[in-house]
Amino acid sequence: MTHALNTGGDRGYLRIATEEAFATAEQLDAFLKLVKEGRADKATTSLWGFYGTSPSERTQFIRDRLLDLDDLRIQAMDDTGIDVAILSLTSPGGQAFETDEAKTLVRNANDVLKAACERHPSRYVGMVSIVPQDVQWSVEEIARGKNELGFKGVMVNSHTKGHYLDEEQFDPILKACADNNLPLYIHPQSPPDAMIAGMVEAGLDGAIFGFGVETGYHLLRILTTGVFDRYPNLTVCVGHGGEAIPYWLFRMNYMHQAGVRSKRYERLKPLNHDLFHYMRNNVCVTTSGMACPLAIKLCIDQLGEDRVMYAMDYPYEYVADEVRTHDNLDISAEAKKKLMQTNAERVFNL
Ligand code: 1DF
Ligand code: MN
Repeated sequence: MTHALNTGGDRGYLRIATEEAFATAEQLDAFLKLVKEGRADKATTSLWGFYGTSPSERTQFIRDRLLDLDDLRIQAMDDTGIDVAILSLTSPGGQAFETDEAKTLVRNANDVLKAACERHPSRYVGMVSIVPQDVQWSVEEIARGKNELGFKGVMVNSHTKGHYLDEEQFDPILKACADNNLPLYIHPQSPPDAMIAGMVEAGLDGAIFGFGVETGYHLLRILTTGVFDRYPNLTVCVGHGGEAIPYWLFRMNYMHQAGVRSKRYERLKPLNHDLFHYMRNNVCVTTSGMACPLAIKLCIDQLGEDRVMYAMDYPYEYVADEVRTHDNLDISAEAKKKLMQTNAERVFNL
């Protein structure tokens, strides 16, 4: 029997989902402890204070599914038609913790993920998580991730305690991604205390809005500070339809050039290329949580059909109809195969 959602590529392409989350019990316990002891920032207090304790059916589903790397997940992939899941430690990874605690926890999580990839070699691919609080450790973990764990990308959950990857102290991390030829996936987390303002009171700090503006801001900083002039071979991935940057790109590009010409800001220096160039040569976006044909087509139009990749965002998103939306997109068969399969194979070097 062939069903529209079956795995196996009988429709002409495999479905590779590129932003799929897992957690370790150690990590979830540590989030709760951080929140209970009043050491968490507002964002983590709101997010994990809720996900860690809420008895609602949805949050229990998410906790159970984050912790499972075997039967539940493989069954969910079979049920929705996902051939391969590219897995990463859930947000904010170790970035909310004190450095030593973070390193233990993230290293263990990377080992847990490697073991899962070995149990399910045809279904899982891993990304290595890092602890930007310790740059040198992260550089070594990136190399271990590639050479010993067999991972295919580097996961970072946006800002680290209010600091951004374009800041000078993080340069060795960007260099390690470029040197190891691993894409850097900047996954959302909620804004730092310095940015979150009234978002929690308004119920807008998490994936509804805070995630997107914070991560879009992070990507924009990477673009405008010339990271890709320093590392022309670096690939940065962001989810959720590019965190709105593809939609804003025309105006951002125009205003960036206007800002450079007017010499209004010391920080806005001339770049080797315009922002469209970097979005079309260094950035890839995924469709996590954005199963919206118009938005996906806008990304493809702005960035080109080689730079948009499918993602489900399991277990936060787990809706079979969203897979079908991708299958039914009104784009060419070639473009669809790139979106669902071959762009991920190229970017993650599968
Ligand atoms: C949510 C969404 C939470 C995503 C996440 O990690 C997350 C959510 C804590 O819906 O609260 O990664 N997401 O990627 O959309
Ligand atoms: Mn996600």
